[in-house]
Amino acid sequence: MSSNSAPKVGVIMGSQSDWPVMEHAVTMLERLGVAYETRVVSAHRTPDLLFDYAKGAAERGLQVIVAGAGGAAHLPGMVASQTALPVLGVPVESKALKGLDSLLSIAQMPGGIAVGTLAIGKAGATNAGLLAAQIVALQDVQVREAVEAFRREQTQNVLDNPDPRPA
Ligand code: RP5
Repeated sequence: MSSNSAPKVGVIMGSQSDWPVMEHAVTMLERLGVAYETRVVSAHRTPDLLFDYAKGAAERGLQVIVAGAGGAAHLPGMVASQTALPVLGVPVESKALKGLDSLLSIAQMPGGIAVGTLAIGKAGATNAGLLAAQIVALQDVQVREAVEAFRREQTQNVLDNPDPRPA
C-alpha cells in the first residue's frame, strides 16, 4: 500500500491491530501531499523483515520512518539501530496498561541510538505524520508550503470559532 510517487516516508507498525491509530499518521501525510508507504513489520514476529526493511530504507529513497507499536514496543528502537534515517516512534495504546508500557519502551532509549517519541495514540500518530512532513519539507518546497498552509488554517479555525459551546 502506498501513495503514487516514490515514497519518502515509511509508516510501519507491529500489527494490523495498530492501524486504527497509525492511520492518523497516513491521513496527515496525505493531507500534506507527502509520498509514503505503509506496512506491518513486527520486531518480535518478523525480526528478519525488520532488519531488511530498516537496512534498505535509505537506499530506496525513504527520508523518515514512522514506527508505531504497542506493549513491549521494540520496533522503533530496533529500526533506529539499523538505519541512520530519523525514526519517529508512536506508542500505541495497549489494553493492559493504556500505552504507558508502549511509551516507556519507545522513549527510554539508551544514549547513542535516537528515536523521536511522540504522544500515545491518535495525537502521537497525527504528529508523527506532521513531523515527518516537516523533515521532508527541509528539501521539498511543496511540502513546506503545505505544512505552512495547514498551520495557517488551523490557527484561523480556532480564531473563527471562539465560542466553546457546541453549535
Ligand atoms: C505489538 O503488539 C503491536 O505493535 C501491537 O500493538 C501489539 C499487539 O499486537 P497483536 O497481538 O494485536 O497483533 O507488537
